[in-house]
Amino acid sequence: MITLFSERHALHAPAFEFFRGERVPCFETPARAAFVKECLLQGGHALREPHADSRALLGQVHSARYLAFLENAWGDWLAQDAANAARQPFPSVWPVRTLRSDVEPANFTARLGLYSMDNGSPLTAGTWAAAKAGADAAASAAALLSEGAAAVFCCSRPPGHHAGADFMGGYCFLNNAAVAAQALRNGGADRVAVLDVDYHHGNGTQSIFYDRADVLFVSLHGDPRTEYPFYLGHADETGEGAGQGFNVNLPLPAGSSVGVWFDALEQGCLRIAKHGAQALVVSLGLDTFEDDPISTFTLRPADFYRLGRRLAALGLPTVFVLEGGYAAEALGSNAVQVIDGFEQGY
Ligand code: Q9C
Ligand code: ZN
Repeated sequence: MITLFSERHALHAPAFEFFRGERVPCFETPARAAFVKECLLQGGHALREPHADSRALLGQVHSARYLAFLENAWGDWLAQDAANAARQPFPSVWPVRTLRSDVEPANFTARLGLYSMDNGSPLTAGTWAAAKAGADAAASAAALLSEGAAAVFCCSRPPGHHAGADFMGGYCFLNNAAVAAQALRNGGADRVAVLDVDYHHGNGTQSIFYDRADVLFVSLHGDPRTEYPFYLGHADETGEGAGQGFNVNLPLPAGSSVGVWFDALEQGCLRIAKHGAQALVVSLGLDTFEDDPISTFTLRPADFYRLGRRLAALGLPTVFVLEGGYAAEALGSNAVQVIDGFEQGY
């Protein structure tokens, strides 16, 4: 399997996030991608640099004003106060129901809130560059598939599946899976499927494709009644307009067993086969791991191998994009389990 990696991921290295009102070390760290890179190299996978520029695709997936905000955010933050160089901006105000989100405020923090779904996604000087490198990897992976590659794994961070058309959240800024899916559509695949196996519901990806029949979105995840992102990911969200029937959520109770998880995976795979998808994008979150510090499923390394095998059995050209997974030391070996299982099953 072709694997894509850019060192630019490390440009996004926030110092802390908030948990129960206190500053805690970030869960989403540069070490995550470093561990994956290490295991890929040990497994004999040659790493390639992303070669495509995702700029035009980003314009198809995200709103122009959100992209402009994100690209200029650090500069605007510094322009407000030079001492901000040593600070992380966080939103503190949001346009919830009854408030207007159509008028972009001039105030930086007000704009940050407009474009954020939580206060858990710290922005840094290198956030845009790192996220853009991840989107470039997704675009490159799709291009490689369109040229005939069977499968590509994008070892990138920060993750993307919580980022919607015009907002960041859940450690995500640019929606890499959506970029890959849109690139595959542009490249001639009439029907694409996105399968999201991250522990958390891929609210951003769902919302981007919610009214479309050409991109099927299937997600298995912790039930949003108790798990992040809380406000989306229920089973009755089935799509709207032309997209009616092309959104499939399989929420599972926190603490669900491995058997229950694979039953849901089977349901999702059958739906993807029925879609007649010509290409597959996998939002590969590995926070379903038994030792993940913020999640409650109990998958083990052998289960990740089984996941890879099941995905290969779909027989589709496949882009894998790395999403969550916060047991950093195990992240690399778990990712390689999926890749090995996929290659064994293909
Ligand atoms: N104290 C992804 O897996 N809240 N995002 C965590 C932990 C947000 C996870 C709070 C979790 C977001 C891509
Ligand atoms: Zn996650």
